[in-house]
Amino acid sequence: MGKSYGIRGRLVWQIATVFLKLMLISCVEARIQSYKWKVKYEYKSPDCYEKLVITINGESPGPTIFAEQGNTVVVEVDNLLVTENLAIHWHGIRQIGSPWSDGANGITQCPVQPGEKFVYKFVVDKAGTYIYHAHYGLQRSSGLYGSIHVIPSDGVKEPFSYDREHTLLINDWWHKSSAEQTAGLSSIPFRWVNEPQSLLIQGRGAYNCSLVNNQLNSLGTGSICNTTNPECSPHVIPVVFGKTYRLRIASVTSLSAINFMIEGHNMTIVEADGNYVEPVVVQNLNLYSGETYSVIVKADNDPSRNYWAAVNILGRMPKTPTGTAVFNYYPNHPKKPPLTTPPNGPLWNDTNYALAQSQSLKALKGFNPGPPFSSDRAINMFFTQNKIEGFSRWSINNFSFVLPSTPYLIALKQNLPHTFDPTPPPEKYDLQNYDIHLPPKNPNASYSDSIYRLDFNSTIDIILQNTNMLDPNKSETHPWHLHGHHFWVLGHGIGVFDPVNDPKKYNLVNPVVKNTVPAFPYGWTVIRFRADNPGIWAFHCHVEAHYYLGMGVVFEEGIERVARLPKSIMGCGKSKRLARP
Ligand SMILES: *[C@@H]1O[C@H](CO)[C@@H](O)[C@H](O)[C@H]1NC(C)=O
Ligand SMILES: *[C@@H]1O[C@H](CO)[C@@H](O)[C@H](O)[C@H]1NC(C)=O
Ligand SMILES: *[C@@H]1O[C@H](CO)[C@@H](O)[C@H](O)[C@H]1NC(C)=O
Ligand SMILES: *[C@@H]1O[C@H](CO)[C@@H](O)[C@H](O)[C@H]1NC(C)=O
Ligand SMILES: *[C@@H]1O[C@H](CO)[C@@H](O)[C@H](O)[C@H]1NC(C)=O
Ligand SMILES: *[C@@H]1O[C@H](CO)[C@@H](O)[C@H](O)[C@H]1NC(C)=O
Ligand SMILES: *[C@@H]1O[C@H](CO)[C@@H](O)[C@H](O)[C@H]1NC(C)=O
Ligand SMILES: *[C@@H]1O[C@H](CO)[C@@H](O)[C@H](O)[C@H]1NC(C)=O
Ligand SMILES: [Cu+2]
Repeated sequence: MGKSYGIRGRLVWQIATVFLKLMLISCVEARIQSYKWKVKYEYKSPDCYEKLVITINGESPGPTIFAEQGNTVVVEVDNLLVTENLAIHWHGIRQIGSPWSDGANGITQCPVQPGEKFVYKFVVDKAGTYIYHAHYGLQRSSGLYGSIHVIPSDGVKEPFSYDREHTLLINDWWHKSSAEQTAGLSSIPFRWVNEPQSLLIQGRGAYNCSLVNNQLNSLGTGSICNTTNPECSPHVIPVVFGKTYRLRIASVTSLSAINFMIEGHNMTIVEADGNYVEPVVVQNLNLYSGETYSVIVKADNDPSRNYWAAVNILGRMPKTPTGTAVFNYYPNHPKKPPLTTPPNGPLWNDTNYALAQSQSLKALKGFNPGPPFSSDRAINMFFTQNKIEGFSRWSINNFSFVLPSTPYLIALKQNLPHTFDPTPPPEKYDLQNYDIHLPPKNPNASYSDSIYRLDFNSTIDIILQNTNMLDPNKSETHPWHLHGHHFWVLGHGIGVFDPVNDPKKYNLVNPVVKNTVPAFPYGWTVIRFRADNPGIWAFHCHVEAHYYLGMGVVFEEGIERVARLPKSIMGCGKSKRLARP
């Protein structure tokens, strides 16, 4: 090609080509956000009590992923946990075209083994506030979690304004390791995880060290719990009088529902799970595990002092002290705690209040396409607490979910036979002979690894029905999270869902769009989504122990449209052979 141009022409051509290539590379690189993460156990004291914590590059919470809508995020994870597998889920990211990067162990990938590296690569197609966290056993409760912030593309304005933003990840915290918790849940007699020792805001809490003051730390040089440890000094939210702040708040709790408030300040909810909502002014924000919100707060109170930001447990009888951070007005000292008592929040068992806040959320006009007016298929999911051969379990329509040894995505795409039960799970439950207000008459259920197969692009309704637990007069709130989708929340109610009258009350005009939604005690929740994202998607209770005990299901949609799978997700169960180079 160069010959006819002569030496000089060739040189010019070569320089031009190099220049063009450089431009192309920098262009492409701007659209890729790359991270390299080392995941390991380290001794940390997030609430002043020293224990082993899973860190990413030395931190818990892990690094925040910052990206612009449309960017590709690439995360190379190095599993240095030595004795534990690993999988990381990108919660709220739909994984369109990359279902193998969803990070759901046993569903979309084999776990990443100790000493192995794994690359997650996905497009963040929607601006908003998201999170990531471990999706293997109970590892989330060991501290493997962080934030994902996706800003709108250049030139796209958000429907609210603010001067600065702050991130608040909320978590509940136990002193027992996730290994101990997991073993307890799979034991006879059953050993429940119980209420958390602390609540953490942005990885910081404050345990009452005088409860354990005679135990030594891992070095043997001091107390295992030390309130002067800088790792547990309270998180500070710095503000300047007169400025407006966006707080990106997310709950990664393992168990607790959370109520968040800032002493002396109201908040305006503007975003939920990555979707804009009609502004709602609240004094208290309820967050169920797996939910993310943006609220707008104006620093307009007396700036001569600091204020408490406080988190309290909702929905379960609280046995954990209020978690706090300092809402710090400039120029007061950031560590100067307010002289007031941290606020307690609303009554933990006020279901009507909690329900009302969930019902107050509506999609912001002009930003979310509304739902189809009817669905092609309605799946009832009736969840119960059960016993199977003496083990405590949770079930959906009398089946308690267990993970197969071969992940569904690989089994279905590669046509690997006999890896899971192909019988479709039930879609109804005999409610005529069941009183949801009483413990089950027969506590037995069965294990199952069967899945729901959805017609591609069909519209699906899920009717979640909550019931009484094994103990009398007890029903809890369960936050349900769907992978691969954002869904419309058509309605919530208390009591048994009425298939004739309740659908007439569905909000088909401006239902909030979410990826996690609570089902309230003795209540029902209906969601609708379009099965238009080829892949295999988990739908489960986001209480980590409940999912571990079987409270989940799996959907297949458009498997034939899924592109060739990367070999890196294979290597377990019947996919061992396929992983060989
Ligand atoms: C911490 O625990 C000790 C011992 O039980 C108790 O006397 C004290 O009041 C507790 N402190 C706080 C702040 O709760
Ligand atoms: C607590 O930690 C501080 C340093 O942060 C140290 O000086 C002190 O001796 C420790 N106290 C105990 C009881 O371990
Ligand atoms: C918060 O809003 C309530 C009404 O919704 C109002 O009564 C109260 O004064 C407001 N508080 C502040 C600090 O603005
Ligand atoms: C809520 O719990 C409190 C105890 O924390 C109890 O006194 C009260 O009766 C409960 N209210 C309802 C409506 O169950
Ligand atoms: C439940 O299962 C246990 C065995 O785990 C059995 O002994 C019991 O009879 C079953 N109960 C009913 C009502 O079927
Ligand atoms: C649930 O499953 C158990 C165990 O197979 C069975 O004994 C029980 O009858 C089932 N209950 C219903 C309502 O189908
Ligand atoms: C899915 O269905 C919608 C509504 O019927 C239609 O507009 C869209 O083109 C369909 N998408 C595919 C990929 O078939
Ligand atoms: C459950 O609540 C009902 C009334 O709501 C009451 O009659 C009954 O005694 C309670 N049962 C227990 C075991 O607390
Ligand atoms: Cu649950």
